[in-house]
Amino acid sequence: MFKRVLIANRGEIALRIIRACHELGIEAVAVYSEADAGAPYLRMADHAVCIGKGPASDSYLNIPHIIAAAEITDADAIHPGYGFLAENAHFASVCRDCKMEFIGPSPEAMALLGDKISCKAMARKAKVPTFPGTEGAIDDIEEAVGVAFKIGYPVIIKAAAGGGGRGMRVCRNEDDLRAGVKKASQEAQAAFANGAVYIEKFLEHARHVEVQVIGDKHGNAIHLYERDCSVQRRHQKLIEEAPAPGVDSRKREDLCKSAARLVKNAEYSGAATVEFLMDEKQNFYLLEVNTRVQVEHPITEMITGVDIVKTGIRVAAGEPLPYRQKDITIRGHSIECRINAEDPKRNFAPCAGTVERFDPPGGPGVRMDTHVISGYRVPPNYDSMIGKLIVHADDRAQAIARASRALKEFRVEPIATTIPLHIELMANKSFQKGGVDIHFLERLLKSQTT
Ligand code: MV4
Repeated sequence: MFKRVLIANRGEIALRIIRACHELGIEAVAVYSEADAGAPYLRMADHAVCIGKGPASDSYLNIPHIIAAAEITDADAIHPGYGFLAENAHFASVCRDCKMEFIGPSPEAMALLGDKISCKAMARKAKVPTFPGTEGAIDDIEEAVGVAFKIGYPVIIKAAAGGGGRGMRVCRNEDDLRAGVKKASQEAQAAFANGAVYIEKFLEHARHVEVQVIGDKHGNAIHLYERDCSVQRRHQKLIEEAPAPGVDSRKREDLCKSAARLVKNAEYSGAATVEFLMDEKQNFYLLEVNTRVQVEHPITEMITGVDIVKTGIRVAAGEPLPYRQKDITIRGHSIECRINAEDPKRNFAPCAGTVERFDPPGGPGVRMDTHVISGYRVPPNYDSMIGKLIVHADDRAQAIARASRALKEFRVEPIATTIPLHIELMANKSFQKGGVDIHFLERLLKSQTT
């Protein structure tokens, strides 16, 4: 096992990883930017090293600074968390060159699944359902027009290097497509230094269902069942739940086994999430693979009892997965509410500043993953998430009641947060029925302003 792990991240996920390290008897090295200097969670680490100025490009995205911090503290591994460098295959290969274990997949597996064209090709080989569309990158517009004619409009243009909603364009007819392909490719080239784009059938109404998977370095890969993340705004998730409501048990097995097969075929080690869209008839289609631990991993931990962060560290150290698929069962229902320092009444404007009062909820079935305490100053430089409220209960209705109760206990002053919106959502009849689609929240917000 590692002796000392450097955490190349900040905030709640840095703290989550510090805790996992300590339970495994590993020392945790935190890094911080000048904007995070003095943050209370840094005291939980065994060492803390400043890696540069506030802008992420000077600190949490600065590979030489991070490697230098790992060298001077004699760390033997680096955990990237989520965001920042977590899905950067170049960073993973620099870690390898510097003899630091990157806690995540190999650069090769990351590149294979991170590129949406090679990922989709891999999925087809593994008999994982994908949307019909072009087989690879478009190099001839006439061929793309032919494919679109065959599959029918609407179609969507996606960038191989895109993801999380970046580099996409919906086309409702041939004119849209002809105009869109060139533009999309130019934009992708500028944004990702990779102009490869492809098209596939566009599904209008769907739910976002994703499967948690984890592989080891011995060729084993298992799934930890699925989450529904349909409640989102501008590709930012607000609420996630596990298991996904309204998925029958045969579909669930089919979906989850597909995801496990994909990462196993890719010889993937570490935690990953396989994202799908699911239609009204529970048909599912691959979207993309996230090659990292995700913000919403705790709800899967709550329903399976598996510590995903600790397991990810253990497999990175070369241990075989400590579970077989048959050991993994679902118990109860879990919901996560992302608490952002944003004002839902002012178009989700971020609210940096000092949190004078932070009184998180507690009691049965309540877990708070947060780095915030009273007196914490939210820096303006990074995303606005200040914590995650995670509840677990015997069934979905009780989980909603528990989330509602916990949200009403929660006091954050004086900055605005998403707590009032979450209280409203827990009381929403459509949400309570289950199975809302990816446009639900934006529709709801629009109806409130009119
Ligand atoms: C799609 C789609 C409909 N049809 N692909 C958005 C994020 C990226 N992961 C893929 N995305 C989508 N891909 C096809 N073929 C609709 C979306 C999409 C979406 C997906 C998941 C969650 C929220 C979304 C919001 C808008 C569009």
